[in-house]
Amino acid sequence: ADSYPNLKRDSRFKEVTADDVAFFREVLGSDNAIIDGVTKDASDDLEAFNSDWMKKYRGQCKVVLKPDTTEQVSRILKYCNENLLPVNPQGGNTGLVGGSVPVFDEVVLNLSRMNSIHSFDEVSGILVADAGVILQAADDHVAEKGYIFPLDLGAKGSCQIGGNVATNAGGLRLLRYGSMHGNILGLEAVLPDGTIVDDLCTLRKNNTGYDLKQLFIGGEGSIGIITKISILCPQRSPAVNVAYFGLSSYAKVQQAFREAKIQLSEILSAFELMDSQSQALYARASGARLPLESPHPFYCLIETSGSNTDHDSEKLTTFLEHVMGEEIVADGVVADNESQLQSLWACREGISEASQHFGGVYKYDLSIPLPDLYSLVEECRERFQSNGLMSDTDESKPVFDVVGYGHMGDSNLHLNVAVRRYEKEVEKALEPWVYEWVAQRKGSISAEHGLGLAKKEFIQYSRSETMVGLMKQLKKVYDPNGIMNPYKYI
Ligand code: FAD
Ligand code: 2HG
Ligand code: ZN
Repeated sequence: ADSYPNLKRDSRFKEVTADDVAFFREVLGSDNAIIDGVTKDASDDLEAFNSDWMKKYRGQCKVVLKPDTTEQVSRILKYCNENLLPVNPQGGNTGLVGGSVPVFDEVVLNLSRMNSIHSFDEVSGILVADAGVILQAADDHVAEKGYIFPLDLGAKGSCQIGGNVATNAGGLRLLRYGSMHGNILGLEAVLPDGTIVDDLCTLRKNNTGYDLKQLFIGGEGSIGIITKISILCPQRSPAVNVAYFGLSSYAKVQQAFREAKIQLSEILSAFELMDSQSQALYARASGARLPLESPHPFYCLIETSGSNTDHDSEKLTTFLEHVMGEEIVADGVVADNESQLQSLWACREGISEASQHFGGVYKYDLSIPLPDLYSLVEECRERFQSNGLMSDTDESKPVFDVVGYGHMGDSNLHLNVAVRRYEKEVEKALEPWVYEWVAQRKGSISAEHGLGLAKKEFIQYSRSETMVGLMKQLKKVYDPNGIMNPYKYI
């Protein structure tokens, strides 16, 4: 309870007892499927399930359940619902808003043992798989057949496709392949009362009433547990090129994006933005050398994916000649082998981890109209320069860097305030200031990471009272006892 002085444990909820554990054990039928901290001390084993990727949120769950069938999930939820035991669904625990770990003693229901791939149709590209399949494994599976999983993100080695769906994760390829709301064709989910919702449809088109699966996509585990998904995978492009370049201003970044859309059009598969601070921080944290010799205020990473290597390389070269000739881009490099391609991508994907490497980080994941997108980073930096909380050398100051990067192609900024240690004063300087700033520009306070616990108090900056009211009504219909992922955004 000390972790969250402003939150109170809901006294309606029961605490897990030895009898409950005996029931779970009977359902799961295997010692590997349960971590029992109720009848014995298991604090070391529970630690990884109680703390999040940023080590910012910590729960106190005493029992972790790892079912391996939908029927087991159903029996567990029904029991928890009848006995008022709250449940925290958990995938790979890479979420960045505190949604994946308990707040108090919620039962963690972890999907990692539900990790089978059921089918892949090589003609349509439709994959049907368990929610607990690791994203990288799903992509490797379809890659063998010439397809690509339509989502890619830095946490691919540990996040699960069920978690990706539950957060409606965006990632690095959204610009090209669209969101989970479009790519997920069907899913199977279990409601708190144990009802199995079989909507594991494999049809591209299905206009038969409300599209209820959409509520689970991005629902952050608030109405049920996703157990299986069916997803449409696009053809994998044999020709992939990556370019990384330096630019002198944010105005030029916008010009470069416009030119990339005009000239690379159908082969453009990513357009990512990194400021110089984010690249310096990445280099410092990882020890890697940056691709370009001299520093630039901004960097962009462009990826193209197409079917013809020569054609694509020619297009990319013409594009780069044009943007360099017009002095839109100051300097650039194109990867000429797979390992160089990976190291260019690492300069972008590695920022998230680098930002917390020297202590901690305050992360903001925002949709902002493109013309204003970077002003927030500049204003945030000025704010910390003038309030005396930031210094890159003075260890007594909590903040040491403010970095901006993100999915430029989707108007999605990641503002990361890197700190030596977490201090309330820093949070107070940022919140609700960041959210007010974003709301004034009709942006979104959560572009792709969700609300979880981190943004629970701020939903009204992006959603009207009417919409929040409708969400609460839906929550009541699906989860009348409120056992699913309590204390979080809804
Ligand atoms: P978890 O973290 O375990 O859970 C996330 C939420 O979903 C929780 O609320 C949980 O209760 C719920 N949940 C999980 N599984 C289920 C299920 N089966 N049924 C119901 N609810 C469930 N996100 C992006 O959008 N774009 C990025 O580019 C991106 N990059 C990232 C890079 C790094 C290095 C890291 C650490 C994270 C990144 N993320 C990104 C955050 C992103 O949300 C997650 O990585 C991913 O989508 C979460 O999957 P997970 O399996 O780890 O879910
Ligand atoms: C990314 O795009 C992720 O790298 C993480 O969404 C962003 O850590 C962050 O703020
Ligand atoms: Zn992102």
